[in-house]
Amino acid sequence: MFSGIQPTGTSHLGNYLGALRWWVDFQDRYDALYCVVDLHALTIPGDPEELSKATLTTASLLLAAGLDPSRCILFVQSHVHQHAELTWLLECTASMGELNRMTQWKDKAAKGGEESARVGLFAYPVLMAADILLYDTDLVPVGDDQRQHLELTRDLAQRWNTRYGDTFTIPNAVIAPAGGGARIMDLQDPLRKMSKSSGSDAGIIYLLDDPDVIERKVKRAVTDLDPPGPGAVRWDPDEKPGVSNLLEILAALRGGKPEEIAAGYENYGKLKADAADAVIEMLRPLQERYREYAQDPGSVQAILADGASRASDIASRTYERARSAIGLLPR
Ligand code: ATP
Ligand code: LTN
Repeated sequence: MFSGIQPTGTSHLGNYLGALRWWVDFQDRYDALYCVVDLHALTIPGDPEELSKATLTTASLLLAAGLDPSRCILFVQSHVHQHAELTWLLECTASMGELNRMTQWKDKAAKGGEESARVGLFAYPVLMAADILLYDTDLVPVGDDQRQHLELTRDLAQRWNTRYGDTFTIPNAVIAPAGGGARIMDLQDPLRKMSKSSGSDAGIIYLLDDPDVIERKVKRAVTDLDPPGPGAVRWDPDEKPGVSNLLEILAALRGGKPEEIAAGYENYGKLKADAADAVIEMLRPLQERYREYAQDPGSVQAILADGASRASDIASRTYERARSAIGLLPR
């Protein structure tokens, strides 16, 4: 199993519910590798000092969320040089047309203008494919937004295997079902996914937000103008995206289905109060553990160094196989 998270700013509730909590569960069931993908963060403008800080913060948050270096391999993408090297080989397998169809590229390039978008942003999914294929990965737990990138990874691996002989394992995405937290929406704009790069903070619950900040953000979450009463609180992502998002958050944290949880409410105030409480309670121990790691960055760096060394052992074998399959002269 392999998955990655970008160190662009602080991780948020969407990252946790859509990905991290599953990573923690899965580390006992699979040989799992988890990666802070710092090279991916270079695809959009950012400050160099912030990047290294965010890389350490993100790794600390993953540990605080429950990743355990004795049960999984946790490392930083740029520490294993084969990620960049395999990307080049895969870029010579991918086509402009298929990368042009990636909706994340279209969305992100549209924001700042395609003309000035970085080449790395265009090639982003190929680097992601390299991440996955280097580890003979069977399963990739991700949020719903990564579905298309996983399809591309499978296409590239299949094309390569047909062209150059069996080299890569074909991976499968593992995505929570609807209502299971795979797509948490922005609290201020429930038609858009909660995202680190969205611009405004008001609709995003960061994993390190204080309880009073969380309470305020949830209280101000956009809902709709339906009057209170039976049926006002119902799971209906198309007609009632704001309310459905709160139900999804509550369901993901408390267990159960959002439709069933809805039946216990007649007004938005109580739903918001309970959702805020559930988030605060979930984050309390995580934030405590985070503070311990933050006071001892050396211990986190040691964990990452050990992770990189274990990941390199696997990545170097796959990369050598790929080099030889594509005809590069043995060293
Ligand atoms: P950005 O918005 O800057 O692209 P991101 O917030 O999507 O970043 P990533 O680091 O790219 O964060 O994603 C880490 C994991 O979190 C991925 O598996 C991704 O699918 C998942 N994820 C991200 N946003 C959400 C969301 N709103 N709901 C559920 N899962 C999410
Ligand atoms: N693109 C992913 C992050 C990511 C990833 C990966 C996820 C980079 N490499 C490999 C799974 C497997 C995102 O969440 N935006």
